[in-house]
Amino acid sequence: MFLWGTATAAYQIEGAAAEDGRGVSVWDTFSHEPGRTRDGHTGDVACDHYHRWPEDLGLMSGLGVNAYRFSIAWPRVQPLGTGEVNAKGLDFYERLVDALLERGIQPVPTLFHWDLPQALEDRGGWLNREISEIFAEYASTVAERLADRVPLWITLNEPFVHMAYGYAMGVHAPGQALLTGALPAAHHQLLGHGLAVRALRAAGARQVAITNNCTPVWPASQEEPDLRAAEAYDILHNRLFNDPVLLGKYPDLSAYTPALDFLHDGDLEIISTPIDALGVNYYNPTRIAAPAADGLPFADAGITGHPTTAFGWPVVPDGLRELLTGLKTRYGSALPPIHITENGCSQEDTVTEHGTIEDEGRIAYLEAHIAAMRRAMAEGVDVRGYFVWSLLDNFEWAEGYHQRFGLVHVDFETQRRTPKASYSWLKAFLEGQNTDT
Ligand code: IFM
Repeated sequence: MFLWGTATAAYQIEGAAAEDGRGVSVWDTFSHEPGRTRDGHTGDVACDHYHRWPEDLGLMSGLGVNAYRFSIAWPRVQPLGTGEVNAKGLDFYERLVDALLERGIQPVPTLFHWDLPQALEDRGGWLNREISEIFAEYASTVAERLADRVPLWITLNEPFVHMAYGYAMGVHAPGQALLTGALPAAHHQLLGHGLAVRALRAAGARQVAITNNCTPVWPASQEEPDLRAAEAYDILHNRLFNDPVLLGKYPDLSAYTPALDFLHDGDLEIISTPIDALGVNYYNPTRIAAPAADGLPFADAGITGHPTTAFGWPVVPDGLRELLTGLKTRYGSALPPIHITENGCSQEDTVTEHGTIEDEGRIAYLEAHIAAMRRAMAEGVDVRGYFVWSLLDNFEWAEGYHQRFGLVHVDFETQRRTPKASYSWLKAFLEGQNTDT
């Protein structure tokens, strides 16, 4: 069965930050620090999904999706990240999973979508190798409760973005700006992934995946310096996270680090523990030029000539086809089936005087990207699912509530949910689908 779903993440929708024993996450800390997020927005309340989840499940049933990708808040399950388990936290996710299954919607939980328990950050976060083992213990705790009912698990969401924004540039939690000093945070996330795959399987998990955010990299020209820079960026953004998982080795990282001091014997074997699927999040390609000065070995040259989202991201649907066929060319038989675990766009949605949201741009975006995915499938790429980011407008990290990605509009003053035109479009589209394709 092809999975057609929507995707969300715990910190972006749940709210109830201090309720029922939930511990503090790095995003609670970060978003409460002055100047970290636009207008000082926090996820304290977000979409209040922790209380309104039955309504949100109703919206999904109405939409006709057969899958839902959400994330589990580690600090809700283990307030200090390790040791004592918060029964109310685990109960919440169990209720959610059971209610999804009752409605014929497959639950696809992600175990880590950036909300590390603050107590673990205080021990060095993902820069500390021990966190990898601790993550696997948490994975095991959750799976022991839910593995009998969950068809597909995702270990990590976008370890590249978490490393780059959270540890290299400091624009996401935990707010560290270590530049290439952030590389251990990549390795320890990947090690945590591999250990978690083993822990999940030991607890009876059926299928396990990792979600990587991937981008086709376009050199700004065919000149040698631009080609070299594009290759360096491709290594950092894509291959650093796909090669060890799929091939059991790191790409050449010499442009970023003289030595892989963080790599221990046996790590790559753990990281490349076979997975059942690769989750791919696609938003846009990246155009790269040679760096103007010393520092990183590339420069973002920007993409012109394409429409842009409210975020300013270029809309290039065929980039999804290019990405998927490129993965197949690069990894061949080592590439497992793919799920598009996120794809969508932010728009400046406005509510009309009739109370409707006519987000035609989002409809065009989704239609074109689904068509591009299908072209890749026709070219032989094994894609098994497509998840729209996102079900609801939500807390968009450093942008706060300013970027709206939802199929459903959320009024953050009243928490009123209003399905947008794109919701009706997707509903009609799904009604016309054979779920096997
Ligand atoms: O909102 C994020 C999500 O948490 C991870 N992938 C990209 C989305 C849009 O920026």
